[in-house]
Amino acid sequence: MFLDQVKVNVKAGNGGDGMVAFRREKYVPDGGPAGGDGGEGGDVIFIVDEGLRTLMDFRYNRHFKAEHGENGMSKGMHGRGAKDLFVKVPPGTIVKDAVTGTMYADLTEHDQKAVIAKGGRGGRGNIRFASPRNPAPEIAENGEPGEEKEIELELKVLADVGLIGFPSVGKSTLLSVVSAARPKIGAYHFTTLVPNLGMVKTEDGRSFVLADMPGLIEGASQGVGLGIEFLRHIERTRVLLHVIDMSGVEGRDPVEDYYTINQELEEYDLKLRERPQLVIANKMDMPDSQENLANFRKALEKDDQDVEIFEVSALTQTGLNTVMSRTAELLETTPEFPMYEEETEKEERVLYKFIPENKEYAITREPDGTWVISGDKVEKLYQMTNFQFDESVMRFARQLRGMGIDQALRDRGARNGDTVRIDNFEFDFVE
Ligand SMILES: Nc1nc2c(ncn2[C@@H]2O[C@H](COP(=O)(O)OP(=O)(O)OP(=O)(O)O)[C@@H](O)[C@H]2O)c(=O)[nH]1
Ligand SMILES: [Mg+2]
Repeated sequence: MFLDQVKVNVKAGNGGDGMVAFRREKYVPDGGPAGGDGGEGGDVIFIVDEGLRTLMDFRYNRHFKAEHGENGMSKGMHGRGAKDLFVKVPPGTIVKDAVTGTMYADLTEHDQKAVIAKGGRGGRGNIRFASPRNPAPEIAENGEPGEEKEIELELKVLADVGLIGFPSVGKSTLLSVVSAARPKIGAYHFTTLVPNLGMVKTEDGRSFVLADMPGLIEGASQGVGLGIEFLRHIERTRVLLHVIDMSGVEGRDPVEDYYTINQELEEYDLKLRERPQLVIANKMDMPDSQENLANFRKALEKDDQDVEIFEVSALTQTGLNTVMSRTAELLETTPEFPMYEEETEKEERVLYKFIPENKEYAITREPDGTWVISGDKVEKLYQMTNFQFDESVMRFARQLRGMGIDQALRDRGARNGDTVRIDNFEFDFVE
């Protein structure tokens, strides 16, 4: 099974809290402030590992949490910053916000990194608040909370190899016997409506991603049948396996099939005909297949078609190892085809930074008359305030005033003694 979309939770580490401490030394009667800063919280960083091909690893592991920064200590010692948490993803992973859909990163190249959740800054210790007017401040900040996000990973799975051919020639059956994929198989045309993907492991341990495409018919390049959309998928594969039904049970001629499909590829894009192609003569378990195949070989030889043909039966599972090994070999000698590279260059490969809404705060009122102040900035200020120390609390009050919150409350009609709440902290409004 291919998992190409998954939701995960990421939480960066909080910054360590700043410390309030004072020097206590012999012969120094009133030691100055000596509380160090907290260390930075760890980031959650996604990194591309080209060895990964799927999002399977995320199925059982959906929470990624970086460590918190160490708290500041006395004697001016800073807390240690936490290590960043690296999460490996396969190339082609798109990282989005699961709630807003904001795109954070489009990760395509090996070792490419993106910070998905930023660790909190360490809170400042009281050393940093000393001033000539307040040489011994009892103020320290708590660490900034690390970012937490619900994100959605989406993998644009690029198949290395595409199975092409008329409807009902056995493309899905083939995929189902050479990989763990379980596509729908049916005796009717257009059973497959969207490409299915499977990971093929050859006998000698090589592997590649094989895509089973919806059947093509004459006029596909003009949009007939399931048409053009799937030719676009085929365009992204490096090797084509052209499946031909040799049994003739559908009343079609294998030679005509071969030319018709190639004609459609060519009409869609000339470059598709330059792509390495192997012919899979399928349904060789059927009575007329040998004879049809002999005629097929003759016809192609006559036309000087230089093509390798493999006899298989997807149904009885014969002849499959040989063609899969040959496919793996071809992949090794086929460079990433230039069209794809051009295309990736055209697409923008920028890291989308998360820009929080720049609204400073909002004031609302609850039915019981409580004023509620909300907004990222005030809530962060609150979380970073150490309420153990009056001076820290006073600083918090000053910061609110600086943001114009006192005045805004007054303007809204707040009176002495009204209750005001920020996050889960309540206090009285004092004129
Ligand atoms: N006898 C025989 N029948 C086969 C073989 N491979 C597939 N079939 C049958 O052919 C029919 C079509 O198979 P699918 O695998 O669905 O064919 P497909 O090419 O994926 O068809 P679409 O998705 O419609 O394009 C099914 O009834 C299969 O059981 C084979 O090697 N021998
Ligand atoms: Mg199919």
